[in-house]
Amino acid sequence: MTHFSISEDLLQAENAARKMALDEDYAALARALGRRGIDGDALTRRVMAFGVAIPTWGVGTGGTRFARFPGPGEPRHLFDKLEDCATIHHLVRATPTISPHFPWDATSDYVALREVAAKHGLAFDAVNSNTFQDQPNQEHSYKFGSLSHVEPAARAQAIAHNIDCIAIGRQLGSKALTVWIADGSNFAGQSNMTLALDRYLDSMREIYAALPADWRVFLEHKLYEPAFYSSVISDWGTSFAAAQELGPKAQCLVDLGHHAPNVNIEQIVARLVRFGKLGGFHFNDSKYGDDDLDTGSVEPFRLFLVFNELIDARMRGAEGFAPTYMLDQSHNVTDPIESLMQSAIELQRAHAQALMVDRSALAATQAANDALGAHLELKRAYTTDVSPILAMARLRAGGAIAPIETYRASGYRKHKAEERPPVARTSAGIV
Ligand code: RM4
Ligand code: MN
Ligand code: MN
Repeated sequence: MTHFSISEDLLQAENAARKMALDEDYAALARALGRRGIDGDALTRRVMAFGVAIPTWGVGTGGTRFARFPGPGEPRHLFDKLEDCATIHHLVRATPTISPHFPWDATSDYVALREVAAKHGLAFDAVNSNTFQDQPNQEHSYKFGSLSHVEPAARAQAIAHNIDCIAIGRQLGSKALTVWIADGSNFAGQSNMTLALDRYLDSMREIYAALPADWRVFLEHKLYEPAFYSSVISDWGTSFAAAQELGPKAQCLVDLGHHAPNVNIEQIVARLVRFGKLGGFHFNDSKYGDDDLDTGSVEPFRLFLVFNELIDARMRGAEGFAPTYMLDQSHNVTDPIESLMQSAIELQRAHAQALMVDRSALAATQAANDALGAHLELKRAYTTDVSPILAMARLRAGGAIAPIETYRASGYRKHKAEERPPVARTSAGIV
């Protein structure tokens, strides 16, 4: 069966219909930015250079703990997922990499997988291990933990899985392992919090020792869920201390939904930058907890403030600063392809706006204790509509001026619904 893909003809036609309006809007914005001493074309080039990895699990409908409502034409296996990721990148031109999750993405030939991905124009970013679920025929259960389990045999199994993930990642051309564990406790007294962390560190030391020289390991913290009383790697402080003990290849990963409500995430980012321990991000958005909502859909200003710290770090040449960017979203009520395209665009937007901050004016207001003046420097950038720059960046990179409209016009999902008959799956989502 031939696999439908969005044709260049359709893309060209869709772009042609919007090109004149874009040229006008782009020229007007470039003039306005010019008056502020900002080179619009240079900004467009910076936007074109930005990339974020798509999580392979993000192209399927996630669901909640309660239910999963499958959508038509969902990917049935990894190769379908690659097609969807390629479609996203084709239109948005901001997602050249994918971040796989094992064993969800397990396959028999990883060299072949890498080649198929490359044919789609995709490379692999960090590999994610999974010791938060039991797999069929697994010898030791993770019901009471994995890397920090009280039983050495369960820990050994979780360690071996992470080392397997590194071996797979090497074949895929990946350079990092992301470790998130669900370990923790649900009752006061259930777990010795000190010894649980000790066991985690001992396990992580073994995984760390298996890292190739040019690899990093990212420790992903999360305040709660599924452990509701205490999580072993609950916050950035624990993550930082653990990364520090492990060594230079260990860094911290910030998932935007893994903090208590109202926590100042941009300050956490600044702290991790300061200590050379910012490894990367899982971008998403959140109202209450680990909601895994679309990036920039709830708190776009916070996203901008995170990028403001990142640009500040880059401009200062902060030591050890090389974060990787990944999305980590779960889509329950939207078409995942549309959500992921929109999220990538929101990241480009935050990035472009942060690049527009007049850093020397900001520093001057800060030095003069001009609190409102400093705030206005940020707001000036944040309130500028950079949409024409983002659209021009996509167009110049060969993508779509209007990715979601073009995607809808192509009938991609309808075609996939025919190509990919639904498979029986009863489980809830990935939460
Ligand atoms: C977790 C965490 C991990 C992700 C899983 C699916 O809450 O965010 O990064 O791999 O969900
Ligand atoms: Mn995550
Ligand atoms: Mn999460």
